[in-house]
Amino acid sequence: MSLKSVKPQFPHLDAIREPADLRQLDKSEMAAVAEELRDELISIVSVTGGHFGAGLGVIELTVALHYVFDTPHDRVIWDVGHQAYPHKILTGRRDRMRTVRKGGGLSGFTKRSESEYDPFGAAHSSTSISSGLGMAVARDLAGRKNHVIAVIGDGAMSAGMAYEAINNAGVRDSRLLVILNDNNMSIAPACGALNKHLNRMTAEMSNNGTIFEQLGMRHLGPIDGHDIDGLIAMLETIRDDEDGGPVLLHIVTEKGHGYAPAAKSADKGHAVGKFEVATGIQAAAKSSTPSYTTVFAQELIRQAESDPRIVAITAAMPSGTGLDIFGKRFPERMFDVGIAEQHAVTFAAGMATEGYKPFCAIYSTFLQRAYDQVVHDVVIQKLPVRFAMDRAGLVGADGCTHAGSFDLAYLGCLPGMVVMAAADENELTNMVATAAAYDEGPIALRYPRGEVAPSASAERSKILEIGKGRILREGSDVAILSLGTRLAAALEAASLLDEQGISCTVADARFAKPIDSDLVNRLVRHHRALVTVEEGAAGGFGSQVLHYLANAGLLDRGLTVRALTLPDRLQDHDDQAAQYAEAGLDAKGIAKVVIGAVPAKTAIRTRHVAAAARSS
Ligand SMILES: Cc1ncc(C[n+]2csc(CCOP(=O)(O)OP(=O)(O)O)c2C)c(N)n1
Repeated sequence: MSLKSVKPQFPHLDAIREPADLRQLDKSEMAAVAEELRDELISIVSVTGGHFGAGLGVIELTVALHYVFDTPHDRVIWDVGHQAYPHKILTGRRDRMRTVRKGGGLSGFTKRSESEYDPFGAAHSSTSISSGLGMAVARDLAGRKNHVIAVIGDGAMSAGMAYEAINNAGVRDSRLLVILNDNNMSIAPACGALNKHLNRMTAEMSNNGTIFEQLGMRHLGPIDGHDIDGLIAMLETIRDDEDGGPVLLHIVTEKGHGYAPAAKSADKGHAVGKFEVATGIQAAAKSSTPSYTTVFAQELIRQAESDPRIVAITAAMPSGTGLDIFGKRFPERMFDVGIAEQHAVTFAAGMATEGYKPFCAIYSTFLQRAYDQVVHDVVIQKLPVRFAMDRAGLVGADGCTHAGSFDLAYLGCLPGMVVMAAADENELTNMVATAAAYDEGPIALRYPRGEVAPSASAERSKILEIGKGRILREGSDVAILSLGTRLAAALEAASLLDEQGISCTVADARFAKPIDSDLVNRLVRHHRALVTVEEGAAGGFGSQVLHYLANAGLLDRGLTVRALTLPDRLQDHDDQAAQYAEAGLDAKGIAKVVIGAVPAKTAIRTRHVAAAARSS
């Protein structure tokens, strides 16, 4: 569509509650449905923000799939799920679309608990072919006949998992349709040899001798993914074909298609804030405070200016990790390896064996995928790979699939691993400097989504002593030992508690591993209680401290300890502040736990007065 300022009309869409209604319409009406669906998507995302360009690119495909196949009986799996807004609109969720990514609202990804039309939940990429093959094999075992369709982007096709699935599918007879949605984009422009291979196929409009054919899949296309009549005809042919085995249909689309501001932008409107429909202009960011991501990238550039051995690696997230700006400054020393976290880690390990200082910048949640590479290729060989884990902790609108909840637990148990957590802007610079200087083995630093917290100390770019924390505030009753991100909340809690007569020391552990045992000893010796605070699941920092206390005999004669972590349940998307409150990790939540552990002096005094009055 061209830019529209008039309110769009939806005569077709208004009559579609579910795909069954769509299938009542005539094939000739599908182009009109697609146009309305695109207008509706634009209208929705203009007020919600969120993933956009990918959805615009699959409008025709979404309509064609639900028209040709008998969903939800036939299973349609959207890889990543970030392109599924149009699918949600057509599958009974249109009236809730304006709640997407808000607390209590729809998820920004596919989710089994949200709809029977979402047969598989996603958000991390490249799982669709494996899950689809699993469904197809289960269907065959159960003697059922439904179709299974996995839609995967060319970016997601860069991950090893997709090939593991194809390798398996290619030798089975199970009917599975894989639709490769090739828009020549990941979040950044697609990269890698496969991308070149696909581009060649598209240029020649041929599929002779492709890698997919060689691996046992029938390869159809490339075809134009915006030609809805052509798409429907092709999908009907595939649906009605009785031949067994897996089929790969290669469609060529444009990310951001049909909305010029998205299609023309560098990231093709991958993810946007609220915008004005007529112009595509997004609401300006309210604050000038930098994000942790930017501070990380700037400090890494600073370090790299004086150390030519520093290199940076991203798994398809150059802008998300800040490595885009590092890459501009040092194009030869930045490596985007595609959506390939496992490869990124072992690639970094290889560079480390040759004396380079690799910074592997991977979101905490995506590093989960490369766990064995961290253990087997890095930790066991004591290689000095630096892990920069952005989005550590609660992440807001992306929800639990993207929350960096587990890294403290999954890295903290690894021998020889150093794990740091930045509490504020200056601390992050200190930790980047420390990681750059540390060559004895693997080291990780974690920092959260969002704007930096004001710095508690003026020291910047300072190399920290490994395993040493710092004290920010001295008190006498309770010691709050915070790790990283919740420091500001811990300090605020201390002020609240002060008003209630409880005097708190607040320390920032800085290191989840090795923990600062001297500091812990001091805190337990001089306070009535110790409260640990971290933005991570149980099993992380607090567990390290408790383990130390237990084995050092410090629990033997009674010690009041509380460990605050994320709750042992998956927290849904919401804004970050609401998530902290829900987790009990805001100032109020921390103060409440302290009061529960050590009754306020004033409360004690009141009780004494009352008791004295009763006995007199
Ligand atoms: C394991 C993992 N790593 C990184 C991401 C972040 N991510 C979300 S979408 C995306 C790009 C996907 O590209 P593609 O599959 O081509 O879909 P498109 O957006 O182009 O339609 C990336 C890298 C992710 N979701 N999962």
